[in-house]
Amino acid sequence: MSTSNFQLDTNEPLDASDMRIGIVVAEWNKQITDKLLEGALSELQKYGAKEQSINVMHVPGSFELIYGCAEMARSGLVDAIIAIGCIIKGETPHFDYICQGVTQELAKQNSAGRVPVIYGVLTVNTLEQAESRCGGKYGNKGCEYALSAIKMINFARELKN
Ligand code: DLZ
Repeated sequence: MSTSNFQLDTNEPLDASDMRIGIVVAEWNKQITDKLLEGALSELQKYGAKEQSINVMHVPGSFELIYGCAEMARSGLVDAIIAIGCIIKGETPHFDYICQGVTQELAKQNSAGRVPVIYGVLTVNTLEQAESRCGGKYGNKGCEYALSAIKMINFARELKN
């Protein structure tokens, strides 16, 4: 699966066969988040990640990604976490509060430095914009999230070596 407008370098050799990846997926806008998850899983498999080393857990909405990712990081069972959600603008300011809350809290988890958290949250104005990013004209962003997770695990490992 590829993503059009792909911005990541895929020339470096990447091997995810010994990587433990956690994926936290929001159920809100499930028709979108399921496809992003599919994209992420297929990309992880492409780089050799083992099925038993990928831990997928669901939370109700994107706001719960904060707790889900924090707990997954605390478990010590994963080397990186991909947070997958889709927030679609509605009629009220709710959209802004959820987007800001999730973004800031996931950013804080990254700076806490326990494990890298990949921001796989689509923040869009319409369902169509979301569809075009989970297998439509802009490809499947889930692939980018997976590749980012692999690259960040390598980053952490390089620092330790
Ligand atoms: C309530 C809500 C609304 C209106 N919209 C979305 C959305 O577009 N995407 C999403 O992931 N979640 C949404 N939610 C649910 C909140 O994230 C959260 O689950 C609830 O406010 C309960 O904490």
